[in-house]
Amino acid sequence: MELSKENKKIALLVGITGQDGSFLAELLLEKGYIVHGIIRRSATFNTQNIDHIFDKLHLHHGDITDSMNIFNIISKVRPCEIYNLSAMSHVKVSHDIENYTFQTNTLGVLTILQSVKNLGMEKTCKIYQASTSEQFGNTSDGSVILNEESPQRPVSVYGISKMAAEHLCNMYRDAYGMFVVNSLLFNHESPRRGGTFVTQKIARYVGKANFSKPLQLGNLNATRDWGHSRDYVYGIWLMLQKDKPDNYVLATGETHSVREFVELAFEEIGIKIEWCGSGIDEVGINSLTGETLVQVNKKYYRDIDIECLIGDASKAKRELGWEPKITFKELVSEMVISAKLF
Ligand code: NAP
Ligand code: G4F
Repeated sequence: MELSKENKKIALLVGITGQDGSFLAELLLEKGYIVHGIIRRSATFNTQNIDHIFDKLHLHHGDITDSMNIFNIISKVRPCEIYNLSAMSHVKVSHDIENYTFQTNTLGVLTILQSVKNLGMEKTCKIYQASTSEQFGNTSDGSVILNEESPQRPVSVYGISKMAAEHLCNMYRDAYGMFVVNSLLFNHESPRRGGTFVTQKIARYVGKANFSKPLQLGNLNATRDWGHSRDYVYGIWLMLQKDKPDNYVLATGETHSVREFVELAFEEIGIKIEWCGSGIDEVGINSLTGETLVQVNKKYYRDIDIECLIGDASKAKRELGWEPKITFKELVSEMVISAKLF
C-alpha cells in the first residue's frame, strides 16, 4: 500500500553510492520511504550503482569527515532513520591511509551521533551503524562460530576503527537512550561490489574471459563467510523496525576459501582449475589445456590477514526472522554472469 506523503518515512543513507547503500535505497523506495542520500563530489562519475533510481532520490553533496556538513544535512532532512553505510571499507588499504580510515570510520560515526543528539532528535531518529566481522580478528579457526558475544580482537586498522565506532554507538545508546543499532556484518558481495575486493576481482577476470595475463591473487587459503548484499540490506532494515535497539550478526554460517571461489567461478565458464606448486609459487592451471590462469603475487599479501571467518546469525533469525536466501554457488554464478556484461 502506497503511503500518503505526510505518512512517508524519511531515511538518510550515508554511503548511498556503495554496494549496500544502493541495494538499501532500492528496498526503501519499494517500501514507500522518502530516500535522501549523501554523495561525495567526485571528478569522475561515482553514481553507477544508483543511476537506475537517481531521479527518485534526494541527494546531497557531503563527506562524513566534514562534521558541519553532516550536521547541516541531518538538520535539514530531519530523517527518522539514518543508515550509515559509509566507510573506507578496504582492509588492506586501511594500512596505507590509517588516519583517514579513523576520520571516516570512527569520527564520522561520532559526528552522526553528536548531530542527532545536539539537534534534539534522540527520540525521533533511529541510527544504523555497519560494524564488521573484521572486528573479530583471528579468534576462530573454524571450530568456533562467531556471534554477538564472541571476543573482538581486530588485527587491521580498518577493524580497529570499526570496533571503536561500535563502542561509541553502544555508549550513546546506553548513556542517552538513543536508538542505535550495530550489526556485525560478515562479508557480502554482489555484482555491485567494488573491483578491488577479491570476489569481484575474480568474477571480472573470469567473466571477461581475457586470459592474456594470469589473474594475480594473494592469500588463497583465507576463508570468508560470503553472503549476498541484497539479503543483508533486508536484515539491516529489519533491525531498525524493532521497538528496542540491539546488536546483531548477519552471516550465512558457511565459510569458503578464496581458492574455492576461484574454482567455482571458472566452473561457471566450463573450466576446471588444477593447483600446482605451493606458497608464492603456486599456480592455477586449466586442467584441459595446461594454460596458467592464476598466479600468486606477494603484492596482494597482507602484513596480517584473518585466516577464517564464519558467523552465527541465529539471534537475527530468532528476533528478526532474518535468514540469507542466496547460496554461495548462486552468488558466484551471478557475479561471473554480470561481469561478462561489465
Ligand atoms: P562500499 O561499496 O565500499 O561503499 C562505501 C560507501 O561509503 C560509498 O558510497 C562511498 O562513497 C562512501 N564513503 C566512503 N568514504 C566516505 C566519506 N569520507 N564520506 C562520505 N561517504 C564516504 O561498502 P559496502 O560494501 O557497501 O559496505 C557498506 C558498509 O558496510 C561499510 O561501512 C562497510 O565498512 C561495512 N561492511 C561491509 C561488508 C561487506 O562485506 N561488504 C562487511 C562488513 C561491513 P564513494 O562511492 O564516493 O566512494
Ligand atoms: O575481498 P577482501 O579484500 O575482503 P576482506 O578483507 O574480508 O574485507 C571485506 O569484508 C569485511 C568483513 O569481514 C568488511 F568489513 C570489509 O569492508 C570488506 O568488505 O579479502 C578477502 C580475503 C582476504 O583474506 C585477502 O587476503 O581475500 C584475500 N585475498 C587474496 N587475494 C585478496 C586477494 N583480497 C583482495 N582484496 N585482493 C586479492 O588479490
